[in-house]
Amino acid sequence: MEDLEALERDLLAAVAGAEDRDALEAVRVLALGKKGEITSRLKGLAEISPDARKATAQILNRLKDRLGQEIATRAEALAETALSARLAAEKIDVTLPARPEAEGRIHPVSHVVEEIVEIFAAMGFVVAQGPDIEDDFHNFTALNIPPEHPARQMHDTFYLPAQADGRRPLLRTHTSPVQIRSMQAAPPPYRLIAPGRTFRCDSDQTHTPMFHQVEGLVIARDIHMGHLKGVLRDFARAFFEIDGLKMRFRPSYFPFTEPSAEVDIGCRRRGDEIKIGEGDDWLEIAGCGMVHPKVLRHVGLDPDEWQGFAFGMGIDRVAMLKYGIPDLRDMFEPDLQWLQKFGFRPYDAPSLGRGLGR
Ligand code: 2NM
Repeated sequence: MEDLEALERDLLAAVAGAEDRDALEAVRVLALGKKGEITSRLKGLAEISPDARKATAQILNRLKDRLGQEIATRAEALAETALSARLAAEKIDVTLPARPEAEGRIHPVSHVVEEIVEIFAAMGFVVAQGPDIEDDFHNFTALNIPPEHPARQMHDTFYLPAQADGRRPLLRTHTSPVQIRSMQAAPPPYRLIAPGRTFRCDSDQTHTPMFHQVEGLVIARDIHMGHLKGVLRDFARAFFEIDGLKMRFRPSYFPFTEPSAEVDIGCRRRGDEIKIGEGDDWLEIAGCGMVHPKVLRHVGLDPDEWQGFAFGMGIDRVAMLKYGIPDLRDMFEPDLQWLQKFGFRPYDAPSLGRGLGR
């Protein structure tokens, strides 16, 4: 009996002292394995006197159970300690900045497109896209610019070589063909904007042969010029981040809208410098109007049932205005120093919630 008490003490101490899984397993084999202390004693029961056998068997079996439990408990504790150690060793601070810092920059035009999309999306507009290479119908005819219309010469169109059927594809001169395709593709109502590249054969201080435009289109049953004015006013105030920004709608002409207007915002000019939202000068930023009934008929809509407005704006120029970029032609040069200076960091994605510009 003395012997068994000492055995129990020793084995329990060995379990408690096992520092890892291997040590614990060694203790288990030593006690409960085929030739273990307890196993061999259980086997040896046959040789002891029947009087002592029952009591010894009870003690040995209790010791066997107890040891099994202690080993299981210890195994769990060791596993937990090991996991804690591993978690501590592998801890990383996710708030640390990335190293090395990204050197790439988002082009100001891309950034401004994202700002514009963000503002119009908040007013329920969706983004529509279309091909850069267009056909005569979508770029001109559907927009009430028939073959002999002077606007065709004014657009300085880039034509591609004629196809087998004699038709000449062209690079879209505005994003309006996207609106035409959108109206052909699904029934009204529409509330969309089409930002994208546009092309005109023109190159000087204030023109590049490739430039960017955003156009908007809203068509429903009861849309009127008041909606047009409200949307463009809210847009301009959000985009330039000036609450009371003054606006003026000046009568104009486009073949695809009637009536048509040019949109000016209030500004002050000092030499070459333009300060938006101050002074009593005006700066033109967009064209707009009520979509011409002929345009609606070209896409199969009844102008007595459906009407609405459209607008168009040059993105490159408003990007330069908002971010103080002095020279248009630098915008499309592959100049990394320029991009470092005027580009945006990838994590500076615009959002209305955080304030657009920063
Ligand atoms: C502008 C000015 C006014 C315009 C019209 C259309 C369409 F497809 F609905 F007829 N899209 N965009 C439009 C109207 C564009 O840009 C200065």
